[in-house]
Amino acid sequence: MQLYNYFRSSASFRVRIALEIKGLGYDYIPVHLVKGEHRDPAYLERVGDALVPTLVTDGGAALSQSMAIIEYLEDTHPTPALLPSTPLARARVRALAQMVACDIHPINNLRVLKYLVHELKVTEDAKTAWYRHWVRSGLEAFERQLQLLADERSSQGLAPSVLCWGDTPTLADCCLVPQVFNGQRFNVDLGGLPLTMGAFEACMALPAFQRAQPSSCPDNEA
Ligand SMILES: N[C@@H](CCC(=O)N[C@@H](CS)C(=O)NCC(=O)O)C(=O)O
Repeated sequence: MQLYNYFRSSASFRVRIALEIKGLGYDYIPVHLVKGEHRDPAYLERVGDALVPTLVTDGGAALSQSMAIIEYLEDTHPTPALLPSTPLARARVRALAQMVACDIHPINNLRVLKYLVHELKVTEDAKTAWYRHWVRSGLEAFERQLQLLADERSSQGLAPSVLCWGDTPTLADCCLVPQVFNGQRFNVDLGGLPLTMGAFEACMALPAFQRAQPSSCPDNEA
């Protein structure tokens, strides 16, 4: 498999985590977003949305959208599983993942921030305030949801979660960790989020997350 991606891209990082957890080897193909390489004709030939990541399967299919890619990996390589076994728990994990991937990330990605500055002429300070507001409020919602899930687990006699859900990494962790990295990069206040940051720290203690992080990437420029 080949992963077209960028070291700082949160959506790419999600897929790298999933690949590492499942122990799947892949060729790392860098696509430099700041240089606009995602808009090169050769890339666009296969990728309609002009975004990273794209996973090219062993069969040659180009898959877009990180969540769809991770679900593909889950379907084709079920163990270790990134989704729990019961329908209710799977819905819980998918909901957490979507809080990040659908509610926080889309309004804070590169092209949205560039549009704010270049087309709507907002100042850099206003752009940063936008970013910090939506990431912080999104993570506060995530924290409330983790608390509700902790209460539910406790009432059912289940052990408290170490990660977002349970004690093995799930799709929710694949989404949370890159979002926290991104928030840290832009100095978002991450205080007062004990369950969220506890899950983040527990993930980062795992080798798969270490191997997938931006500083481990071959195109890392930091
Ligand atoms: N929903 C997409 C989001 C992909 C996305 O927004 N990727 C960003 C990097 S994290 C990108 O390619 N940005 C380029 C741009 O905004 O121009 C996914 O989950 O894969």
